[in-house]
Amino acid sequence: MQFIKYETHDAIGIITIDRQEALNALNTDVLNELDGVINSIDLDTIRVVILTGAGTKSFVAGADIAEMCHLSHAEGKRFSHKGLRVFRKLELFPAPVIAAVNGYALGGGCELALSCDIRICSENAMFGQPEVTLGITPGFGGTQRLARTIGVGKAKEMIYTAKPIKADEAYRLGLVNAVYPQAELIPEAIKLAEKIAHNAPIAVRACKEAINYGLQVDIDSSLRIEGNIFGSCFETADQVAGMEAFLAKKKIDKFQNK
Ligand code: DAK
Repeated sequence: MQFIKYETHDAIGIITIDRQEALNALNTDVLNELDGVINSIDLDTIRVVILTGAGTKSFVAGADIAEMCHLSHAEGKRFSHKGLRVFRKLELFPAPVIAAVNGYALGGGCELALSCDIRICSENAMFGQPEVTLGITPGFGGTQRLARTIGVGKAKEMIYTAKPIKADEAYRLGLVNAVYPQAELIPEAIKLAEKIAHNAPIAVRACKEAINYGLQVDIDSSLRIEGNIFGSCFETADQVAGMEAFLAKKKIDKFQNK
């Protein structure tokens, strides 16, 4: 792969978008490679994924404007659908995905971070949806996921004004869970990932599914979803081991993911 690096640290997979000459902007090749790497992650061993950008300046500075500039209606639709499909795949990826936002997260970059389960960022991070300055709307889910994450009023302000916000405001709005000095961002992302990876993977994945699907439906349907997903954890080896360990006043060293 030319623009995506993938490495693993025990049960943690780290995806780095590395196209620094264009501040890691997303062109078709980057999206194809991102799609490929997500497909290739081994869910038997990987329990949490971290997604970040290469360098210290930019997470992803959006979709590639040079590539988009001369798209026809039909090509624009195809490009948008490709991005939407890859981002949705990330959102529905069975294991949790942490966005470690290391700089600019503009347009498609902000939308990419929004497709992840949890966002943390460096102090120099900037989030924004500048699409209306380019004569387009957010096209990779921004109108939907930003409003669902920070509320309709603030999302509309960010999208209509195109004004980026800094890390401290992103934290205040709940767009990111924490802000760290640049050098500490990846170590902190790994620490957070390790904490999650220590817990029973089937249960963690079930929580992700329940939250993702439950939020899209009415409260009664969502509680039925929770009940069914809760039930599905029983008779797993990890449920039995986790409860037996509690009763025996022992700690589980490593859940089996079974
Ligand atoms: N695309 C392509 N190249 C980009 C880029 C981008 N989004 N962002 C930066 N670059 C390139 C610059 O052109 C420059 O290249 P060279 O001139 O060196 O060849 C290089 O990266 C360094 O950028 P700057 O020289 O501009 O660096 P600065 O530090 O001065 O400024 C900046 C950094 C992030 C503030 C600035 O680069 C900037 O404003 N970039 C554009 C940010 C932006 O507007 N992003 C949103 C893109 S729109 C859809 C599907 C998806 C989307 C929309 C519709 N459908 C098809 C329906 C999503 C749209 C977007 O994401």
